[in-house]
Amino acid sequence: MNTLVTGGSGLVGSAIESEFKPTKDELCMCSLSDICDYIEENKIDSIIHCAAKVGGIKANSEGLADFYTENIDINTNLLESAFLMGVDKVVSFMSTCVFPDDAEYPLTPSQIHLGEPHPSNYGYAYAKRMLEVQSRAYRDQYGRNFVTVIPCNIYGPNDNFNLDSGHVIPSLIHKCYIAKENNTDFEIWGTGKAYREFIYSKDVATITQWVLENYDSREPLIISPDEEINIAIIAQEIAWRIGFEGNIVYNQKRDGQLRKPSDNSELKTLLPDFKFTPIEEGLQKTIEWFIDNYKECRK
Ligand code: GFB
Repeated sequence: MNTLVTGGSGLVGSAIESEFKPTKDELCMCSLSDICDYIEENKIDSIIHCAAKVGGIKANSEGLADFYTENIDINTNLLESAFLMGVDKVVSFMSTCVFPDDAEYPLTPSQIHLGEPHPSNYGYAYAKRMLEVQSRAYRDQYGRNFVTVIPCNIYGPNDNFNLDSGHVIPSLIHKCYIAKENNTDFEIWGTGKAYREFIYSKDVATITQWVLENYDSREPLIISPDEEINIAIIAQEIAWRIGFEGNIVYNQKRDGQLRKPSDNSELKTLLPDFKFTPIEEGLQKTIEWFIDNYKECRK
């Protein structure tokens, strides 16, 4: 298959094997005609759509309009060009933040549109919900096999380690590294009481490759491991692995959603033997990658 991977140099895109992974400079998702030309020139027959404006809780809560508008534009251009150029299979990424803030646990695909997302990221969440609607509409009107997946919080190499806009794991790795270097406190946002499900980027890449080749349902597929982990535990695990022995302090601000436990039973039915990378192993690999690539990584 000539599979185009959009966002090919990002956290998930960089973990997916394909010869068609143009960088943002090579192919901007802001131009419908450029995407159509790329698909035609490279005889693209399938797409894994990872490109998006993403960020952690602070970037989202301070960029609600930007996260909505940019992602709506990116997704509309990509799906319309795939339709116009006759691409039958597109796999697009949502996130477990799409679910209503007061949804019943565990989170299930049938609840996606049943209420407001969490106030900290409704811009991004609604744009990602519309990916489900857009994909379903191309399927119903034109019979296109556009599918969507809903991963939990992803981490791994090639992430954004920026202290302000990054997600929790890359930001805490960077913060802890600096705190150790400077012998200062290791500051954690919030109370440490929030829980998250974390999945290693390579696992998402492997599962997505399987979805591309085997999953043709209109139902979004949740991609998450079984366990939720508390943010305080993650902070202690990172501190231990980096060898930080100073103070871990919580700034009591910005916990966001306290939990997002998702129902991965469909995934486990489809891939019963899939072994998720244990968080300890994934953290160790991500920390080593960060230290090895400190100079050039996004931070
Ligand atoms: O990863 P994160 O920014 O995303 O935050 P969300 C997860 C939890 O980690 C929150 C806490 O409870 C944060 O308060 N946290 C503690 C930190 N210290 C830090 C820190 O230094 N940096 C960050 N970033 N968090 C995002 C959504 O929500 O999840 C996105 O806003 C997307 O749209 C993403 O869906 C997967 O899990 O809170």
